[in-house]
Amino acid sequence: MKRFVTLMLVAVMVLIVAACGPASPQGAQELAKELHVYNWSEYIDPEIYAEFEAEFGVKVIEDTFASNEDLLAKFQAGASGYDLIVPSDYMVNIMNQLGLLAELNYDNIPNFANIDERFRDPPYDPGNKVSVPYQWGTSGIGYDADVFEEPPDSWGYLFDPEMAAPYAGKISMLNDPREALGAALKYLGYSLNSNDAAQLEEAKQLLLQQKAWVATYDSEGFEDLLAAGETQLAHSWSGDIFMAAVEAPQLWYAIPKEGGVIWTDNLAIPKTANSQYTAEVFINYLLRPEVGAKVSNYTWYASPNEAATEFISQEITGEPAIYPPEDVMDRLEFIRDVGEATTLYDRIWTEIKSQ
Ligand code: SPD
Repeated sequence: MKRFVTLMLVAVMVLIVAACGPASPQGAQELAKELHVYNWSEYIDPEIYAEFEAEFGVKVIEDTFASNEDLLAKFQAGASGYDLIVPSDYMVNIMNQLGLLAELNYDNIPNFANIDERFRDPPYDPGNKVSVPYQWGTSGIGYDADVFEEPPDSWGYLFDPEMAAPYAGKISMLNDPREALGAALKYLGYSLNSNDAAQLEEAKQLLLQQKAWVATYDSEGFEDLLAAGETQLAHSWSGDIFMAAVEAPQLWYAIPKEGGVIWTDNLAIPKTANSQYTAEVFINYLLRPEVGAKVSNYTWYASPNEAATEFISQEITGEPAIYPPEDVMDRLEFIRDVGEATTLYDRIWTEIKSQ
């Protein structure tokens, strides 16, 4: 009888370890020692990497990029060795069409069930075959609230000669072709996915005219320039401004009344990954409710992880510039893959930057 009880106890413990442990459901695959992540800068709490390593024994090594186009260029130049990347919506579409992304094995990502229905099965990746939503946000105008009596909630502050010229030398623009051209197109009343050559030419002229007032094109330090008083208006991504506002409370962010960009950044695995399995285990880890919340509590971006919401600070979930109300959402547009017009966007951007 004593032997039977001991055997039962051992069997129960084996079952518990199998259910909780980091190994795959089949226990057949092994985790790699390292996971190489290619991410946007300041887009994850470094503690998450440390805690993943403590639990799973996998060291995470991160490199960063500044735009979707930089990410794509890196892979088109033959980059290998990255296990996980973070492309935005339209770039998932482009990279997938180019055959650069691996199909995900959802047996290893059961926490995908935590993703809000609204973020599943997106048009840029039907069936979430190659991507899992990570964070979402908007593109608008960061500003120094000590300088403005009213929020500068119009793209006119960046493009209209009368409104922008007073801030000459104190304006920064995102160093990003689709974002900068998108802002100009929105100011002109066009879709930010326009493939009309005449509309794109108008946007180009606007951006060329604006150069006289622009201090810098910057996608990684625009919030620091604003906090340091070197700029007063910054074409921005929402969360970066709110993150910087913790230390510099004069910083704030406005979504332009003409509308702007809404975007979703995603976790995806390149076909050239060293260990797809390890990347999937890490994606599953990021989708835990507490870990998903830890991401947003650090980045100040909104989370597509519904189960994480209760653990996200109410300063974030209750902020309408981070989680915009429906009437504002209606004015926002996703950047889409514009197909052959991409070459035109790239050529115009090169012309603007080189003049
Ligand atoms: N600091 C991280 C910023 C991530 C912004 N990604 C948004 C891209 C939208 N085109």
